[in-house]
Amino acid sequence: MEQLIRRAAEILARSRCLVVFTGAGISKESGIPTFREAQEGLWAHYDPSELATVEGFRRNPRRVWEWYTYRFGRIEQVTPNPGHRAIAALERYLPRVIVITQNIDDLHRAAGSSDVIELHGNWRYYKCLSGHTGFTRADFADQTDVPPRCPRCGALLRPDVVWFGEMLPAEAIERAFAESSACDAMLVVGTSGLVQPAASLPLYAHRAGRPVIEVNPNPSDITPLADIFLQGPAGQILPKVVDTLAIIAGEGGPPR
Ligand code: BV8
Repeated sequence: MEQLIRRAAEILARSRCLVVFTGAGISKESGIPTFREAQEGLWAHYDPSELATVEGFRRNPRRVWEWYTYRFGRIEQVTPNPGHRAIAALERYLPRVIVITQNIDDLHRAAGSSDVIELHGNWRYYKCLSGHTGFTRADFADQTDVPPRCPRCGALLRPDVVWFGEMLPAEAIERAFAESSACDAMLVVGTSGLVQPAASLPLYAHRAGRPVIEVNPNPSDITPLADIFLQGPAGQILPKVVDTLAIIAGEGGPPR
């Protein structure tokens, strides 16, 4: 593993522009369950189509709202873990680090990453079924309805996250594809690689002939196209990669 970490750090050290693509696994060591892991996975006991779709919300708005209230309550309690902090620390050694995340927990920014593309939204924001956006919890704190209603039009409020069957924010996904095709390397952390179109991003880097490095305790749908597979938890692996990168950078680093 040490040799693989060294090889990975040398690839990063040569990168003028690094894309870091993350999924729920990067936040696991902060205490946020992933989606698919059997026991405590968020969807282990639920059908995502019942909870993370407009149809599921319209069918049972209270249940969906309460599921998100439970999830957001957990997110509110947690802090970035050594994996998030290692990704933020990459910016000390590399000219450009772009984080593209499927997560809605905002932990990359909390850890200090300065360029974060959120493909599936952010837990702090809400919108209504009529399309009014930009609300936060403070905007409906005085309401007792579950779900609360839009302060502007009275329609039901919902989390401003991307549900299944919904388009991703155009600017976010367009920039994500462009950066994935143009980067010098891609570091993929903590994703099963099952949800599209996000899961195609590593393929864009691979097809552009760029090295793909994956960090995951388990093989994923991305692993077959990874040039280096660092098998283990992000909170343990990534700090070692960054420490090695720091040594290489201190040695003047390989030619860029
Ligand atoms: C779209 C936000 C165009 C909400 C999420 C039929 C009809 C409509 C669409 C489709 C369809 N069939 C397929 C689709 C496309 C669909 C899709 O991909 N479905 C899948 C299930 C097959 N996609 C969509 O609908 C997307 N929109 O396509 O629009 C369109 C429009 C209309 C009609 C057709 C097409 C929208 C998808 C976005 C859904 N929203 N999240 C919320 O959070 O509540 S998805 C959600 O699940 C996450 O954001 C993430 O993207 C995904 C979970 O994936 P991961 O992050 O990878 O998490 P997972 O648990 O799976 O894996 C965790 C990994 O971590 C594991 O590998 C594990 O080993 C690893 N790990 C564990 N511990 C650690 C670790 N790694 C490192 N360290 C550790 N310690």
